[in-house]
Amino acid sequence: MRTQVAIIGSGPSGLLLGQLLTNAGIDNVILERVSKDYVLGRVRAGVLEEGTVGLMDEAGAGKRMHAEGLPHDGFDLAFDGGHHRINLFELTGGKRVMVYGQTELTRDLMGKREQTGGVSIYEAANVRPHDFDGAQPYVTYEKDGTEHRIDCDFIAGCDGFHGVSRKSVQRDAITEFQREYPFGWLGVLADIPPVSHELIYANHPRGFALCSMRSPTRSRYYVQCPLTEKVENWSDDRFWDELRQRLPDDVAERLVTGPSFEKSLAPLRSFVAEPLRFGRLFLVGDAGHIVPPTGAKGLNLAASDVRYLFDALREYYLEKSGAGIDAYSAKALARVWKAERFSTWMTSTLHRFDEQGAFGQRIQEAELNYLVSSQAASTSLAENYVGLPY
Ligand code: RFL
Ligand code: PHB
Repeated sequence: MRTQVAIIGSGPSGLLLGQLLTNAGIDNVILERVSKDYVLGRVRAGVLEEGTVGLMDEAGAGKRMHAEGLPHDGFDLAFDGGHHRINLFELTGGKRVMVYGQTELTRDLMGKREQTGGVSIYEAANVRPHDFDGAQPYVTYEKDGTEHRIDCDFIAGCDGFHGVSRKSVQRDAITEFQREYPFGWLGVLADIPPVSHELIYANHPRGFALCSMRSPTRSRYYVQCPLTEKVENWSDDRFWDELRQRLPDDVAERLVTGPSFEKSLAPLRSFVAEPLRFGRLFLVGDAGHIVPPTGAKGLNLAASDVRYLFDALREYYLEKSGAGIDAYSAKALARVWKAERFSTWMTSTLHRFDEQGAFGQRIQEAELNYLVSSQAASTSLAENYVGLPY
C-alpha cells in the first residue's frame, strides 16, 4: 500500500490530523494498536480551548460539540474555606473554554472519518516506522498474523507517551526533559448533577481536589492521592467523604453523590522531547510531550501541534514548499514549553507537597491570595487557561 502521510495512533491528535489532511485532499492512513472500542473506553481530558474548538470545526466534526458541549466563562479557586471566581471571559476580553469530553471528541472524529472514507486500521500489531531519515520512509505492521508495509512521504507519530514513534529515534538524536510527581489524581465519573455549573479547583490541607463535569447530569471529580494508593481500596463512600472534606462547607453541603461507573488513578508527569521532527518523522501530542492535568492542557497541546503540522504539510503538498516542515519542531516546542510552565505552576500552587515545609506552605497561601486579589495575576492565569495564541 502507498499513502502520502502514515499516521501512527488513533487518539485525538491522529484523528484530527487525519481529518484535516483528508479534507485538503492529502491521502493518509491511520494505524492503531488497539480496537476502536478500547480507544473510546478511555476517560481523559474535558476542557477545550477555543483553538481546539476551531480545529474541530475546520475538520467538519464540530456539530455535536456545539450542541452538547458546555461553554464556560469562568471557574472557581477554593482555598482557606472560601472560593473565588476567575472570570475568564472578562479577564481575557471575551474568551471562554468548552467543556466537552475527550471521549466524545474522539467519537465525533471517528464518525467523520468513516463518513469521508478515511482508512483506519485498528488492532494493528507491531507497528514500526522505518527509514524516516531518508527520502522513502515506510511503516510496517501485522494484522491477523500477516505483515504489511505502507510506503509514504511522511510519518506522523501520534501514538501517545508509550508509543513506538519516539522510541524508534536514535538515542543520541533526542533530548528528553522530565519531572515526575510523587502523587496522582484519583478520578471518578458518575451520573449525578455537578456540584457547580463551573469547575472548582480546590487547595486543601488534605490535598488538591477538582470538581468537573461532562454534562449537566454527569460529574467528573478528582482528589490528589499518593501513587501508592490502590483504586480497589477506594469505595465510592470513601471517595465522596474525602472529596467533601476538601471542599468549602457551602459546596460540600450541595454535593450530590451516587454510584461511580469509572474510577482510576492517573500519575502526574511533565515531559518534553526535543526536537519533534526527525527527517520525515514528526512527533505530535503526547508522543512528544506530557503535562500534569492541572492546567487542562494535554489535549489542547496535541491540537496545537496538529495545527502547525497540518499547515506545514498543506504548504508542502499544495505550495511545494518545505519551509513549514522545517519550522514545525521549533514552533510547536515554543508553545509546548509555555504550557509546561503554566501546568507546573498550577500544579505547584494547588497541590500539597510533603516536602514543601512551613515556609513553602506560607508562600503557597500568599500565591493564592495574590492570585485572586491582583488583576494582573488573575489575568495571567486566565490568558493561559483559555489558551495562548497559536
Ligand atoms: P493518545 O490519546 O494517548 O493517543 C495515542 C494513540 O496511539 C495509540 N498507540 C499506538 N498505535 C499504534 N502502534 C503503537 N505502537 C501505539 N502505541 C500507542 C494508542 O492506543 C492511542 O490510541 O495521544 P494524543 O492523540 O496525542 O492525545 C493526547 C491526549 O490524549 C492527552 O494529552 C490527554 O488526554 C492528557 N490527559 C488529560 N489532559 C487534559 O487536558 N485533562 C485531563 O483530565 C487529562 N487526563 C490525560 C488524562 C492522559 C492520561 N494518560 C495519558 C494516561 C488522564 C490519563 C489517564
Ligand atoms: C476533566 O474534566 O477531566 C478535567 C478538567 C480540568 C482539568 C483536568 C481534567 O484541569
